[in-house]
Amino acid sequence: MPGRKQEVQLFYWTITLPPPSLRAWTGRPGPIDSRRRRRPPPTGPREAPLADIEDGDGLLSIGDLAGASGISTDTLRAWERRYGRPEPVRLPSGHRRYRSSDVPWLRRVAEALSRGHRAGAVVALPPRALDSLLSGGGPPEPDAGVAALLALLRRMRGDALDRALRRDARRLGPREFLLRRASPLLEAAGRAWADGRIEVRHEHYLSEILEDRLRTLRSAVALPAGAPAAVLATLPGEQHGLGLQMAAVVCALAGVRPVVLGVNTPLPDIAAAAVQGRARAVLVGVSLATGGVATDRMLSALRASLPARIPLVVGGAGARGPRRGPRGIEFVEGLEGLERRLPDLAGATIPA
Ligand code: B12
Repeated sequence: MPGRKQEVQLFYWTITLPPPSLRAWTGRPGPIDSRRRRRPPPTGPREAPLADIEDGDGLLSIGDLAGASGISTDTLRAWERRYGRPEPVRLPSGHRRYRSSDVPWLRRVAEALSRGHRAGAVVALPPRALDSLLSGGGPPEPDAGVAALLALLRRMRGDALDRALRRDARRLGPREFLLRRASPLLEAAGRAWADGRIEVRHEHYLSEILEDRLRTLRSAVALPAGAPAAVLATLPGEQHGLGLQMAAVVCALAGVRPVVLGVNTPLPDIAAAAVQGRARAVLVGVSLATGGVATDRMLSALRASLPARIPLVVGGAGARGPRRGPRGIEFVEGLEGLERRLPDLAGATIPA
């Protein structure tokens, strides 16, 4: 979600870094990718009539557009070259600018991509066709309970939202709360953001409230001393941590002690924590925003740095399927997939 410039830079960084050694992934932004400088300049934008610039429509730089839409500047430039959209206007100074009306369109494109459509099939679509694509297939509308929670969020009624979430957690129990409340609510929030029905403040507020709830659920599970441990983290550049918090609750419910390192964790630290804590597994969360080749490279580097006895298990909507992912890494489907895998992981004996 937009609003944090640093996240955009990190996001950009994760998709442009070449595959260096493990030490290079320290969680700090790296140097600008040299491929970027060698690339031929993008084709020039078509000149727009001055009236377009003067009609009160706010104009944005490509960085602003990337921040507001969640689509990296490299991707925006590639789309412009391939599909002619987003189409920039040129200021009298020669600088390229984008219309703020491109933002809701791009958010909808991102939503379509997150539902598995390919860029080639959605970027060039006229607005009506994109609308019907989004209103057709896709995930089902949230049930009434989730819709009510989203309505509270839209009114920034954090106190009432938190009370309702507590009630739901008590009524449903932790597992069903994750599957029937927390996950669908986040999905619904993602759609609402893409449609412009909620803004960054709503989404950040929801993340904070849910994170508190998930931590409370996790710490309420009593684990015996000596319970097997699993290390949970996201890779450098990945800011989506709620999936990890959910996976941590699932671990605790299965009798596995979650050692949560959190988001944006340097690879050497993930590996060291796993060895030091004699972890039965390392669990990594990958969101839709960061899944891809650069993430696969980091996963391979992490795999190579872990002792062979410690499985590396990856989950989250951006995680790849078993056939397409890097070698030696397991992919689990959703929280249920993790649930199925945990008993084996917990039972594994760790040589001293
Ligand atoms: C909350 C949120 C944020 C918050 C995260 C806060 C936090 N503390 O986590 C913040 C503000 C940081 C954020 C930032 C961004 N976000 Co965001 N975000 C979301 C949102 C609304 C929810 C994410 C979430 O937690 N989902 C719930 C998880 C739990 O669901 P899941 O990934 O499907 O995972 C399920 C399972 O696979 C499994 N699972 C998940 N993790 C793990 C881990 C393990 C180990 C295991 C075993 C299982 C498992 O459990 C889940 C339940 O079944 C989503 C919308 C959505 N549909 O998810 C957008 C979304 C992911 N974000 C998006 C974008 C674009 C961004 C930004 C690029 C925006 C920007 N301009 O900066 C940045 C990227 C930052 C970065 N580099 O990581 C897009 C991605 C689209 C795309 N295809 O690229 C989405 C889909 C929104 C949208 N509709 O466009 N975001």
